Order: sequence, then structure tokens, then C-alpha cells
Amino acid sequence: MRKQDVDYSLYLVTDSTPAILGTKDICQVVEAALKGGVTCVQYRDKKSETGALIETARKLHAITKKYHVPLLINDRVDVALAVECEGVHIGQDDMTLVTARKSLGQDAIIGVTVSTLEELDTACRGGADYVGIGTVFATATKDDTKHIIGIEGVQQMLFYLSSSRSKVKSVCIGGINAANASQVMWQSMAKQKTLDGVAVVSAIVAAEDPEAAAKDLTRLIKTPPAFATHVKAEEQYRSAEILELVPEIIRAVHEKKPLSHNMTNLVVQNIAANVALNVGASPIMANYGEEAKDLAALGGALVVNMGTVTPEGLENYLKAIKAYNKAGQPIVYDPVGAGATEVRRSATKRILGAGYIDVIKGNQSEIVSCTPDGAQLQQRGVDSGPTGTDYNVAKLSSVVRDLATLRKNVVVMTGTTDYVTNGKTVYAVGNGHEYLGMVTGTGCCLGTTISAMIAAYPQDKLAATIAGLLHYEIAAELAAERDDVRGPGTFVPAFLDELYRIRLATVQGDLAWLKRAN
Ligand code: 3NM
Ligand code: MG
Repeated sequence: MRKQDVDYSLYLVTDSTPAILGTKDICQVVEAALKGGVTCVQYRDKKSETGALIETARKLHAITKKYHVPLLINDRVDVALAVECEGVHIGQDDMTLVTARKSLGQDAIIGVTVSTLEELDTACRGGADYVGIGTVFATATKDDTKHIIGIEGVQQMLFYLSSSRSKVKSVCIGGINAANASQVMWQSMAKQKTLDGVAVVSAIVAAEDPEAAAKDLTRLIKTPPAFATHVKAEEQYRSAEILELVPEIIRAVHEKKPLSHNMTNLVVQNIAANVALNVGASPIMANYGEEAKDLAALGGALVVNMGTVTPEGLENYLKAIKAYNKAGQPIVYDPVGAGATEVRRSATKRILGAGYIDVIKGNQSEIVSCTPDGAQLQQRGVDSGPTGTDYNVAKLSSVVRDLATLRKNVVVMTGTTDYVTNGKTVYAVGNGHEYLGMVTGTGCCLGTTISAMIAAYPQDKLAATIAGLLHYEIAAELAAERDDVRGPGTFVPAFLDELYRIRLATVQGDLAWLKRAN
């Protein structure tokens, strides 16, 4: 087998410790895994003596050869030489790539563990055949992991490989299993460059049936996750084209009456439920994560609103996100006050790391706090802008665009002008009224409105999000202008009226309200 032709798609790393291998026989596990579809095997044993290592490696090589799959040895060039297997995998604390290459020659496969861009660069320049990118998620299998890099970290590495037109192959490692494999493959993609595969230890070695586990993983890494099916990443509209879709989207909400499942804060539950009803959705305010599985099956959308986050609440959000991702139903995340406290910053990280979010909606500082380098930014209160930063329109546009590109989703940054993008064009929406800022919960209710739109119109979440913004903000304008509205207090009931009236008018074909879109 030529080393350039090696298939890294399901890369098994072995572990001989009782905690993972149990009482199973390592050779039987590897053979079962190969039957299940494993395409590359690394023998990793940090404890055994050299003699025993060589003996086991020899047996494993006899097995992998039958399946035409390469066997690599972790760290030990001497063992690889002794058994004449296909190569080695070296970590950052092991012997250098140059030394290993000298000993093994050009035809050997040499892989290197990388967790920073610097290490990746060194590995590429040094002639690595592939890199093992990690640690993606915290894992009990390796207790001395240095960096947990998340899917975002993997994506940065792929971005580098793509930009440098590198031919070095890549797999990622750390906490990969059947629940996240397809998501990791899809979400880490950068500039059309995908991982060549995933590397797993416990997902196969600790499995009761390693063959079935490998089969399952083989299928999952080739299948896009449920939530990816409706993403039109390439979509780009002229503004007028989006406006043409708006009535269709509002009608879809009216006809489907989608579930809007709100996990929201105590302040806004009542008004959010009323807003959902009047835009035509069916609201449920359910903060208990265990319910999410059943609710996700009803075909609606989830709103995760971090307004009054608690440790228990956070665990509930994470459960619900997993359930909605699994069902392929959309999620809106409202990172209320994301930068205000350490608790919220870390909650945001966990929420964004827990799964795929279809739409992130927040004010300037909240959106900035969701960006990889914005996590440091301090925020004064839940409604303030980023401090010490002079954000002009160009900067705001690039912040939302970069975040949407990174997340492969839709990002909405609200303000006097709202910015919406799926990572391509940034659309500015200038509608709304100052009364929205004088009543509590109106930002949160926009998240609820968007959830109704994307649940009813999942085939185009960008257009659905913009439809939600226009419906919502034009209703505010119409309400504020009414004679019976004399301030923020009388505004609230009038606003609910106008949300309702816009929906009915649209269903009846009266689109006069939409002429106010700007
Ligand atoms: N290397 P599991 S993480 C062997 O980050 C190894 O370099 C890692 O085990 C790294 O698939 C890891 O059971 C263990 O999470 C991965
Ligand atoms: Mg090592």
C-alpha cells in the first residue's frame, strides 16, 4: 500500500489498561474493529516492557495486514523497526519527527500529535504524513492532556491546512464517539477542507461489541448530522429577494403553528409566550432538559436564553441542545449578558461547545463574547456595549460574518441597526422603535420570534431570521405610532396587537406593512 493512499477515516488507537480494555483481548478487539470498518490502527501501550510490546505489535501486525490496514506504533520507533510495521505516531514530548524519519525512512508513515497552530506548522514543515489534532473534548482516556481545543480549535487547524495548501492528512482525537462523530466531521470543516477522519480509543476499545461500534462510527463519519441538512451555506441574496420570501415565511408560521420551546429567563416568560402566540407559534416554556427529547420530536425549535443562568439551568440547556441536534430541529441561542460575568462567559463556551446552534442572536457585546477572541471582553451589564472598543460598522460586520462563518450558522447582532448574516453577505435592518429598549424582555422575545420562523421555514434559516426581524420590528413601529400608545406601558399591548395584525394581513395578502422594511 502506498502511504499516500492510506484511508484515515476511522482511526483506532488501542489502549491496554483494564479501565478501557476490560478483560477483553487486545488482538480480538482490533480484529473485530477491523471487521467493523476501522481503516488505520495505532498500537498505543504506555506501560508494557519492550519485549512484550514487540510481541503484541507482531500479533497485531499479522492481523492488520489481513485487512490491508496500516499498523502504527505509538512513540516507539524501535518497536516499529522490530516488527516492520507501517510507521509510528509521535507526541510532542516524544522523539522528534526528524529523528524518527531518519530511523524509519521515507516510506514509513509518521503521524504527529498537534494541539496548536505552531505545532501544526512544525509538523507540516518537518514532513509528517498526517497530524492527530487534539484534544477535542476532555476525555478520561488520557489524563495528561494539555489543551482542550474544541471543534473550533480543529477548525482553525483545518483552516491553516487549507490556506497553506498542505497535503498533510488530518484526524482529530479526544472524546470522539458515536454521539459527536458526525458533528465533529461536519462542523470542523473550514474553507471546504474536512478532516480525513476521526481517531478514537474508548468508543471502540471500551465498547462491549467493538465490531458494532466500529460499524456505527463508519456510518456516522460519512453521514452529515441531522441539523446540517437544511443549511444553505452558499446562499446569497440581494435584499429584494429576501423581501419576496418574507410573506411566504410568515404564512408558513401561520399554517404550521410550530412549537417554540423556550428555555428562558424568569423575567420574560410571560411576554415571550404572548409574542410566540401572536406571531403564530405554539409556545411552551419548559426549562427541564429531560423534556427536550420529547419536545424536539414535535418538530419545533428551541430557544436557549441564558438570562438567569444557574448551574442546574446550564446542564438543562446542554441536554436540550443535544436532543434538538439529534432530532435535527433548529436552535436559537440568546447569550444574554454573555460577557458580563465569568459564569456567563464560561456558560457561553459550554453551550457553544455542546452542539450546533442554528442562530445566535444578541446585542453587540453579547455577540462579541461569543467570538473566540471576544471571550476576554468585559461587559458592564446585560444591555451595554463592549467597553473600551470603538466598533464601527465595518468592524461590526466583520465580527458577525466571522462568527457565522466559524459556526456555519446565522448570526444576528441587534442594535439601532441590526446585522444579520450567514457568513456571506451581511444584511442591515434599520427597523424598530426606541420603546423596544424601554420594556424588559423585548430582546429575548425576538429570539422567540426567530425560533418560530426557522421552525416553520427550516429550508432557509437566513431568510427566516430576517423575516422574523422585520415582522417584529415593524410591528413595534406600527404600535408606537398608534394614537392610543402614549409610552412604553401602553406600547406593550399594542405591540402584541400589531404582531398579530401583521400576520393576519400577510395571510390575507396585504403586504403594506412590509413597505416599511429598510
Ligand atoms: N491522545 P478517547 S487524546 C491517545 O489529545 C489520546 O493527543 C490524545 O481517547 C491527544 O477516544 C487521547 O477514548 C485519548 O477519548 C482519546
Ligand atoms: Mg506520545
